[in-house]
Amino acid sequence: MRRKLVAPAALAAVAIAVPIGIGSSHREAPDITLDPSADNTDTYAWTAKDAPGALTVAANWIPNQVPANGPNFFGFDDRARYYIHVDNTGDGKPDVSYRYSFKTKTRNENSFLYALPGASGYGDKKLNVVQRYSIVRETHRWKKGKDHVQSRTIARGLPVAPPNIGPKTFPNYQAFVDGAIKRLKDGTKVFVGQRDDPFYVDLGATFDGLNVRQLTGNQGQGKDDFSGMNTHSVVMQIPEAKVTRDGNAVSGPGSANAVVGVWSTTERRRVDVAGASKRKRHGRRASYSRNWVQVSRLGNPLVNEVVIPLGQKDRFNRTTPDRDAALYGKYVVKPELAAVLNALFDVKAPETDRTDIVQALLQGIPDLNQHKGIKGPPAVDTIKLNLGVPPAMGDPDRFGVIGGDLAGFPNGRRLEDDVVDIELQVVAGFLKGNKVPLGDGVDRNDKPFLSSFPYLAGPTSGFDSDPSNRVEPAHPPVPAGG
Ligand SMILES: [Ca+2]
Ligand SMILES: [Ca+2]
Ligand SMILES: [Ca+2]
Repeated sequence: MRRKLVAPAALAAVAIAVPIGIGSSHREAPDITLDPSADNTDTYAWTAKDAPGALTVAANWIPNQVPANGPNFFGFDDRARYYIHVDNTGDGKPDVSYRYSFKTKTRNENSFLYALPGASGYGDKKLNVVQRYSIVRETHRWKKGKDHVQSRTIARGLPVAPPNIGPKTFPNYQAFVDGAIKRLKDGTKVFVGQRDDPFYVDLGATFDGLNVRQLTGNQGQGKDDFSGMNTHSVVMQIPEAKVTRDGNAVSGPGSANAVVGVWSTTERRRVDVAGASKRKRHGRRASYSRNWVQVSRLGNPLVNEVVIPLGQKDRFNRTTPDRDAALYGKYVVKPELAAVLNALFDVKAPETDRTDIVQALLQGIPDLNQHKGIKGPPAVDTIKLNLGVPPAMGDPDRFGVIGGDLAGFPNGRRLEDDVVDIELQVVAGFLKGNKVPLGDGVDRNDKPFLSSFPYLAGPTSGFDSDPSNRVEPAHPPVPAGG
C-alpha cells in the first residue's frame, strides 16, 4: 500500500523514512499497533465558521479502516474509555474532560448479518447491531498535585452512526448520520460514528517533495495514502463558557480566558491478577483514575510519530502532557528529523537548540495561542487554540499560521491544515528564516469536508470500497511540466 520512494536520494533512506509514512498518529507506537480500537489517530480543535461561540473538536480512533470488512465491522470498544480533555490554564493538566463509554447490543444473536437489507433507522429491527454511548463530563480541581474530580453524566443511550456497509443494507445512510447528531441540554452538539479519515499524507512524495515542489498538490502526483479509508470519530461542539477558565464566553483574542489546550486519550481497565505481581496495587498514577490505565494519547499531530524515538513511544502514550518537558523535551530540542532531512537533502535545517519548535508546538506562540497568566509556559503536548481568533473569512490556508492564516495550525488544528507540509517546513527551520518548500505533494483530503456539523466527510461504503484507489497509480507520474 505504501508508495515506492522515487527520489534517487531517498532510496538510501528507506529505513529512516519509515516512521514518517504511517499517519498522524496511526499505529505510531509498538504497543498500540496491537490494540487498534484504542488507537487515537488524529485530534482537531478549531472555531467553526458556523459556530463562532463554540469550541469544535474532532477526535478520531481506529486507523486504516478498509470499508469492506464484513461480517464484523469496525466499532468502538465497549471495554475502553475514550476521552477528550481541555486544559484552560496551560499546565498540561485537564480542567474539563469528556468521557465516552460504549455499549453494543445485538438484537438477533442467531443472525450473522450486521443489518438486514433496507435498515432505515436506529429503532428498525433490521438493524441487528446497535452501539450506543454515554458521556460523563468531568471537572478537575488540582490541589497539591491531587486531582479532585467531579463527574456528571450529560448524555446516555445516544446512537453511534453504524459502519457504512452499502446501499442495499442502508439505502439512506444519511438518515443514520442525521439521527446521530444530538444537541445536549447544556448546548453541546455531538456526533459519534464512522467517517472518512480526514488525514492525508504521501510517504513517497514527502521525501520527493524537493523535486516536485512547484507542483505540490495532488496535481504534483502526491497520493493520499488514506484515501478511501474510514475512521471512527467523536465530534463535539461545546459552548465556550463550558471550557474556559472562568466559565465565561471569550470576548476577543486578547481575553485572559481565550486559550484552551485540547488532547484526547484512551484508557483500559487495569488488570489485577492476585499474587501475580508484587507491584503496589496503586502504583504511580498513569491515568486520571486508579482503576484505569491510559494506553493512548494525542495532542499535536506527528509528535509521537516523528519526534519521540521508538524506545519511548509506548511510554509517551501512557504519560500525561504535564510531564512532557521533563520526559521528552530533549527530543524536541534536538529532533532526529532535522538531521535526517539534512542527510537526505542538505536543507541546512538547524539540528540543535530548536526552541522554535518547542514554542510552536508545545508552549504556544506569544500573543496568539500561548496560555495567559502562567509563568514561562511549560512545554506540554496539547493543541492550543485561541478561541477569540475568528475563523478565516475565505478558504483556510492549508499552511495555517506560517501561511499567514492565524485561524489555523498550530493555533488549533482544522481539518484542512496540511500538518505534514507545515511540520516538515518548521523542522527544516522556517521559523528561523530557513524557508525550504518541503511537502509531500498531497495538499488536501481525497473527499471534500462538509461546511456544517459534523464537518468530516461521510465514510466510503463497503460496497463502494475500491482497492485500486489505495495503491500506486498504474501510470508513472508525469514529470514536471509534462
Ligand atoms: Ca495513535
Ligand atoms: Ca489545567
Ligand atoms: Ca501535504
